[in-house]
Amino acid sequence: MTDFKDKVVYQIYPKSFKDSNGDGIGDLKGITEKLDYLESLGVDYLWLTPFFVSPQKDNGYDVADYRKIDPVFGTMEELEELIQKAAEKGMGLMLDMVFNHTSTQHEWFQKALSGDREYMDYYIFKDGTPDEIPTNWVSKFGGPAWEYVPDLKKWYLHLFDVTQADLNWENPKVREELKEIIRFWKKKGIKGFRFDVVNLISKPEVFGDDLKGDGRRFYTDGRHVHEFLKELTHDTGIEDMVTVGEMSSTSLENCIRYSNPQEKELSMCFNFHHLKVDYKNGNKWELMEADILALKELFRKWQLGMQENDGWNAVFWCNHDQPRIVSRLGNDQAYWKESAKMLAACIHLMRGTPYIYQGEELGMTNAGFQEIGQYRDVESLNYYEILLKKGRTKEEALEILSKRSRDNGRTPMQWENRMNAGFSEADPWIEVPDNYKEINVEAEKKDQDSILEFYKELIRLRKERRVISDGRIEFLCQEDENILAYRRCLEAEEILVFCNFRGKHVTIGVDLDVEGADKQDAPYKKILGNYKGKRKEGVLRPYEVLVYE
Ligand code: TEU
Ligand code: CA
Repeated sequence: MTDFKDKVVYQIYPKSFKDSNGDGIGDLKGITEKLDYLESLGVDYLWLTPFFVSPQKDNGYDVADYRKIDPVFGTMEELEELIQKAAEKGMGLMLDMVFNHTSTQHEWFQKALSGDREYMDYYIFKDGTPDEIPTNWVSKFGGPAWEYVPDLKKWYLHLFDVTQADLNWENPKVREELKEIIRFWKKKGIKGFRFDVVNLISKPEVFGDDLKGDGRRFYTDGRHVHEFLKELTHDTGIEDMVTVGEMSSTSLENCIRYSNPQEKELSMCFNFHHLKVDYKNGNKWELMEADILALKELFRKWQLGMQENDGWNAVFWCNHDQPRIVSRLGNDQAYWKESAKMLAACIHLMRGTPYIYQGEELGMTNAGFQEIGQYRDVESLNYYEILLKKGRTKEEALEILSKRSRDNGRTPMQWENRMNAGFSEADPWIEVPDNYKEINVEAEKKDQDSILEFYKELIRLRKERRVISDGRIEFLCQEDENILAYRRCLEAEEILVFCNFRGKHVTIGVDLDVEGADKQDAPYKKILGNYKGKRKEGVLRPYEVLVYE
């Protein structure tokens, strides 16, 4: 297994990246048009979220044909051109493989529906009557995880939308079909894969009610998941390609196994525990201020746990399922620039392969939607109804969506200060936030001090200093409730990182003084920061980040 420690991945949500033909929807040709921009960032891989044939109930995570490109995104020739042109610029493409489920429009499911036994065994069907649901499990998008098919007198499992039927990985034929898909894309010159919710693929032998929860404990990191991943990786020969598993509600022990090179499963994994520190009682739909001590503890646990056991993290704040980090843990008004830069440095200098989600490098903010009609995401629309049923007022439900909806991260990429932020000549499929006039690529390219330039600097630093890609990590000031601080070490190289997570001046705990970094004649030299001008000794300014070597 190859490692990807000095690499940086850039995530593209094609639908919202760049529209090349004026239909309001981003497309593959739009990505090709922007390759110079991506090259100038210095990223190594482009992970594209699904653009395969799909009814788009879940924006392409409901795949109806894994080998065909949805015409709305372009053609196979256009993809081949993108692969080739990206390669010329030193960038490889990663595709998103949604293998836990297919769209109910997929040929396999359609055959299953027609009563074909062979294909019924591709999915998870349970006998029953309409009033006897097999288990009380809950769909991740709200409501029950089972749907009844009267013609078959059976229920099928869908952990996500009702149009996303879970595949039966216990069936070797299913596993072979999925391997063929990987081989197909490998031949096209694809350099890596992201596997969607891949820790949910192995379901239990016996399906029972979850008396304590929504059912996830029965299928999360399930009984055969490691076996299945080893088999998939081995049989498709992707050991040396970059592979990342998206792990839903996973555990450290399992992520060590998924990503330890000796296991030959995946190169790295995403986990989401650090992105739940503002969920009240673990519930995404209940607002709470972020718990910074909990965040620090999670980073400590995962960073050290992976380090001690030779596991590897994908490190990130943003993706197409998350609200924008500057609006979430930073301040997208008074300290927009400062907090976006602090958050960037905090994540990029940790141990792991960093992922940048389109627009994050500009400090793009949450959508600012005020009305339900502005939302597009199936999960957001479902939960709006659920919140109303639970007795929330419209205003309350909209307030929750404005902070938690996945659409916050799905608004069009802000390229320029002109119509539709230069994303499209037509009305975009989802609205562009008003702040595109200030927050856009053109403006930030001209500003030496911009968030964009800061991201470029972080990427450059990773390529220059092995201590960032390869060094050990150790956490400092763990009890401090304002500052997240760590040290990276590799042989004689050492860096120190201090991040103020508060929008106010805070005093630095003892550790920094002990390090001597704060003294005039310090043994340490500052290599990066997000403020100009002199700082009062012993104090960090709002959202200040300081990096010393
Ligand atoms: O997401 C998996 C997942 O569980 C989420 O992040 C989910 O969107 C969120 O927790 C809901 O609160 C992946 C994809 O990234 C997502 O876009 C898909 O909708 C989902 O799988 C189903 O394929
Ligand atoms: Ca288009």
